[in-house]
Amino acid sequence: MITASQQKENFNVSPEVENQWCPGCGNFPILQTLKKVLQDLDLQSKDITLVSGIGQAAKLPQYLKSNYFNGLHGRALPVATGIKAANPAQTVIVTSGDGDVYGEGGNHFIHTIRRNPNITVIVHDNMIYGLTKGQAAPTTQEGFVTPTQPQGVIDEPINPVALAISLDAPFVARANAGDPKETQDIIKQAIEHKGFSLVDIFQPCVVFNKVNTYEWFKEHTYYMDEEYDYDVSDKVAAFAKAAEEEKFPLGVIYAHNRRTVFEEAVGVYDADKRPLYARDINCSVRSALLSSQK
Ligand SMILES: Cc1ncc(C[n+]2csc(CCOP(=O)(O)OP(=O)(O)O)c2C)c(N)n1
Ligand code: SF4
Ligand SMILES: [Mg+2]
Repeated sequence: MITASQQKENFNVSPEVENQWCPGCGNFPILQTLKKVLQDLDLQSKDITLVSGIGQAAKLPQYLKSNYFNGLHGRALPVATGIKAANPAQTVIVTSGDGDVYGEGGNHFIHTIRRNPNITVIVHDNMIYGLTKGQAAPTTQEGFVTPTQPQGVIDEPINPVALAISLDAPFVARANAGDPKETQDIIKQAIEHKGFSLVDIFQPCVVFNKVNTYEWFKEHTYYMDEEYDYDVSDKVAAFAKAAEEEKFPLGVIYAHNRRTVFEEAVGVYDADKRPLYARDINCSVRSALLSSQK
């Protein structure tokens, strides 16, 4: 007889797939943590679609057995929205870099939160462009010296957590790749929460970011659960928390259930509950619509 634990998948890919990350990279603990969460939730690879753009972080879907879409730089979020709308039963997770999601994909970040599909967005925030060898990302701190900013970065970094809260994302959290146990708990909550869920994970790039190291993130963060009197659904309080930047708060910073998700709001499932992918394409409806506009 097969027991429940034997049926759990390990999500390992074939040993022939060569991992391209540098030894010690903060992407490794994120990969292991995500596998553990998926096991914990009793999911199977066929139930999950991972979506990413381009970058070191964006390679993660190649290292975890699942359905996946590795697309153009910055374009993960609209693809993930479409997949979720066409197949709402899938657990759709974007897992990509700070440059990919907040820089090249920054516009999609804003408008996907407004749209609110039920997806989880995990951002490997190493405060740098790792794959292209160390240029500044939107979260790179002011003064940081890079090969293309030898005088130091002059732009103000964005605060993705504050931005997501300002747009009323239903779930906003921050984690530290150096703390796998806590990160596991946070990602699990994000996947379980209905609506757009952001987990910004501090992820040391041990090659191109010698400032924001494992030790630096440890020293410059603290866990929210050390605070007792905090209402996680209070937008103003959450925004104030997100604005703290001397020591960054870790944990669930904002969570609420006040918004309808895109797949339900868009109306395609009101009369017909079959997922879009399973329906016949009715070209006559489209032709009639086009003809009516001539
Ligand atoms: C449209 C476009 N612009 C720029 C690039 C070059 N490029 C590839 S990856 C990357 C940076 C990725 O940074 P990030 O998302 O932070 O990922 P990391 O490598 O740090 O994990 C850039 C600029 C590209 N491939 N396509
Ligand atoms: S360059 Fe940085 S982010 Fe990329 S694999 Fe190496 S350590 Fe990781
Ligand atoms: Mg990066």
